[in-house]
Amino acid sequence: MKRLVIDPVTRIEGHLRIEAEIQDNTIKSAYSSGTMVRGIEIILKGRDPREAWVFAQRICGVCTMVHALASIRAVEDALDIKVPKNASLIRKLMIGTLFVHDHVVHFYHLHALDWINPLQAIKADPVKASEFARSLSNYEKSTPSYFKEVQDRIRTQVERGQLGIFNKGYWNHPEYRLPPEVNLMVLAHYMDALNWQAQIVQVHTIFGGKNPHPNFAVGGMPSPIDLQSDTAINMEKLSRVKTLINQMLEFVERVYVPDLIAIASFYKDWFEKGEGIGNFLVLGEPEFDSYRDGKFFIPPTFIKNRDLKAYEDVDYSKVEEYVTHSWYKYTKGDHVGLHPFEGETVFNYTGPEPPYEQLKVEAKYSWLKSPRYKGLPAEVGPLARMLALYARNVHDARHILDSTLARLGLPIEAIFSTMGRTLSRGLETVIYAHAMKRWYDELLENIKSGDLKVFNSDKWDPSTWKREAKGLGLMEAPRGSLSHWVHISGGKIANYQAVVPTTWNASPRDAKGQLSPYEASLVGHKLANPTEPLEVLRTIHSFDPCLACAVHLYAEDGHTLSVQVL
Ligand code: NFE
Ligand code: MG
Repeated sequence: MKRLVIDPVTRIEGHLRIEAEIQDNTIKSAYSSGTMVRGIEIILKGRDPREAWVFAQRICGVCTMVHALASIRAVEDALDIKVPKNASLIRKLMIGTLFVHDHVVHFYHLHALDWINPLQAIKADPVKASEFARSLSNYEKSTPSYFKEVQDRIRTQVERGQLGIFNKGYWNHPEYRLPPEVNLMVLAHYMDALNWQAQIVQVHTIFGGKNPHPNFAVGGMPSPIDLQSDTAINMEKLSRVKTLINQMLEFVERVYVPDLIAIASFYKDWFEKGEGIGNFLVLGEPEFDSYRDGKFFIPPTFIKNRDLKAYEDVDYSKVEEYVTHSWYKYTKGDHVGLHPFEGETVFNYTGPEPPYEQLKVEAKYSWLKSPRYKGLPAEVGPLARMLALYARNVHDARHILDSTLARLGLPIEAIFSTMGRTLSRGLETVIYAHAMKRWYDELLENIKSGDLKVFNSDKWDPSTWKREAKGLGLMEAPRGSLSHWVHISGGKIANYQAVVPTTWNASPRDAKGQLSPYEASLVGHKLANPTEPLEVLRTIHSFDPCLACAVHLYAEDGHTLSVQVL
């Protein structure tokens, strides 16, 4: 068997290496490895819990606020801090904006080039491209002149031999199957989305001062509401938010989802591969920050072996992380699983010294731990959430999913796949964009009723805290279930564990040798040309990987231990 190595996997966030055993151009086994580490859980120890979110937020700049909010929710849970309604609604509007932003950017700028071939767009007839686009939606920019303008730009780039962002694609790969007009249409929207995404994040700047990494606060939000003020959240700023929400909804419904369905209709075989393990987990998005009232926007749900009828509620005591194949060590030995409240983050790099050809996959091979639920690997993310909503039939999910699959002439089983994952991401974006309109109306109504409160200072003084406190912060992040677990002792953080979506999906094998979703999803893929592993990229990108942002690991004497990038 041959070992295929892809390192780094590009068009993702962070550093991911995939190794796969191939025989007759078919993947027999696969290994997923996170190749860099930061240790933010260690940095947080001993700090004031009220400032933890600022450090935790730096875990990532793509899901730019989720670690801040998960951290804040964990601390609010531990210290029993109630969040004012306005603050919860503002946070929700910021979450909604993040989902729409992150999913659209993923679809066009990180995933679309797995399906569209920009060089083929040169051959398109802009009039036909416009007719095709108009048959899908009434988006105003779908004119022949707009498409021709985009086509002229890419043609000039190609003629000058300066492909820029489209350099080094596998553009002669036989798996690119779209007609030139569809390539041109999606390419035009790729460009369009670049400008659009820069606008809509203004919701974060209005409520949180900046993006990436907007400001938050334990106990509420740091943005005062005062309709008479020029600088606080006033009517002008709220109207701007409303306009931006409408722009988001328009782009999602008239551009993103139609493009997604168009692409899916040409790649129906991708609804038959890339599933993974068939277990799906949603830890839950609370309706009002705390999970303790049992109210959820996305309900906690566990689905085993694809069985949507036998879905289960979630027991948070059944989450554990293993380090059997991760470069960490546990006091009790590396074969046990630890619940995050008992979690340990102690480095133990036993990997090959760079430069090296391949990882020692029978031993430790990743900086990611292996989270498991009830001892089982489980996929988190848009597909898991759509399945949870479908199983429970909330947010009209059954109608949304069934009608979309019917348009494509596909049964519900098709959703358990690479393309199903990509489709689910688009459909949940519609759900979030519509919810934002409701949250906006609720916020306005609450403000108009005279409630301007955004911050609760009752527990600001540490002398009011219990000596020992533990808290869980839940947050459905764009890539899946995020949970932060904090133990506060004597007013300081005694232990802090973040169990992150991409950790669930991209983890290495566990103590029982069970594969993670990334690893399992690749098995059986047939590669048209192993030197251009486009098929692997399609499935891995369908998860929208985000490895923790790049920071080198230093040994005690200060020299860099960064692993080799091939
Ligand atoms: Ni860095 Fe993230 C999301 C989180 S994925 S992008 O979504 O948490 O690991
Ligand atoms: Mg962690």
